[in-house]
Amino acid sequence: MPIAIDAFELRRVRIPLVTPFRTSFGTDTHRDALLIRAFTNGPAGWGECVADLQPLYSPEYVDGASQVTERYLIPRIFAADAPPAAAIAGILARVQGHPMAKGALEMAVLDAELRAEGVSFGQRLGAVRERVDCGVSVGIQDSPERLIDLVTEYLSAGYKRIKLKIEPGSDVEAVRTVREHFGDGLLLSADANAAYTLDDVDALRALDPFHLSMLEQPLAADDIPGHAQLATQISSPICLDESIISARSAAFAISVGACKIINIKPGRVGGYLEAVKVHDVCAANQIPVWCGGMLETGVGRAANVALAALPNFTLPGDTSASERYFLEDLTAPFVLEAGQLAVPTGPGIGVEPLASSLRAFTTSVTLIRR
Ligand code: OSB
Ligand code: MG
Repeated sequence: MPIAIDAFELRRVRIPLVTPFRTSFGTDTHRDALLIRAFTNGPAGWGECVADLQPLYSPEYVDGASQVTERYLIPRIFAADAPPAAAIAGILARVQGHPMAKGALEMAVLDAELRAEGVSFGQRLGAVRERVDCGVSVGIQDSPERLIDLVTEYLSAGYKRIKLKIEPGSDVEAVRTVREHFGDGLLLSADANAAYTLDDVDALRALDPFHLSMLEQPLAADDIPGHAQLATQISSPICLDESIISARSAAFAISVGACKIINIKPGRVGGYLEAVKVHDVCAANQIPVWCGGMLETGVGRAANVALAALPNFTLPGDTSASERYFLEDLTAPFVLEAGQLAVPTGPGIGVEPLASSLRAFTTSVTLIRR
């Protein structure tokens, strides 16, 4: 049964992070998210846009995502007659780029649709697990002592994989520190966020002795051929993040040998339905995947955990517990149990933001009526 969308609410929230998150492209102290609510003739649905405050991880940024959503995306959805969630990507395809904005709108419509049907995100996407293995992404630290302390804390919390953010000049020492201190049994990876070039092969090869489970996105997003070349020069398996923007780009990257693993972020590929297609392409090619993270609130996390329950998500994801990010999340906290998070089972994303948290963290609300 098609659902009619009456209005979209664009809500900006700003939530302090428990600890600053430093990557090769910058330091975040807050999560500035755009939440989208789809009001329909049935239940309302929630979406979370993962665009960051600044266009440093990708060209999108939250003010831009909000503007393109209001000015160009929502009018196209209103012009369509009661579009199902499965039609949203097609309706928005003429607008170039902005996958995170598009993905958030699709998520809101999908959540409304699934709540109306009484079906969970996991059921709709094809989840085969009730709980998912979780890793944690560790920002660049100022000292080896602080790094060891933080990793110790995360391992005692139960995380099954440690991912270290690296950048030129802050790479091999951090990896060595953690590998030597915690031993060979630790599942350890590194994420460069595109901070290297093929001129840095020596620095990347210096990571080889530490048998990383993967090296994530060493080169520029558009340098899939460069990753294929690098793969012949280093022993760390390459995982792509920024380079994978669609199922098509995943198929291409795999076909040229640019990666052995793919990190799937729904926002980066334009939504959860495209994310499932990326998953399927990877599964057909025996390329394992894991669910990336963008410091989501509980709203985005709920959907990520559902996605991570699909069969080819065989590696622990960046789906960490609420307390790794926030003192207070927007939803009831996601709590790690034996290194796993439970896949929500209720209709839609299966969680609801708490009125008190929304009140505390909302910085603006705009209602756009049909
Ligand atoms: O490259 O995976 C990334 C956060 C923001 C932008 C890019 C990335 C990340 C993370 C954090 O690594 C993952 C998380 O815990 O949400
Ligand atoms: Mg990454």
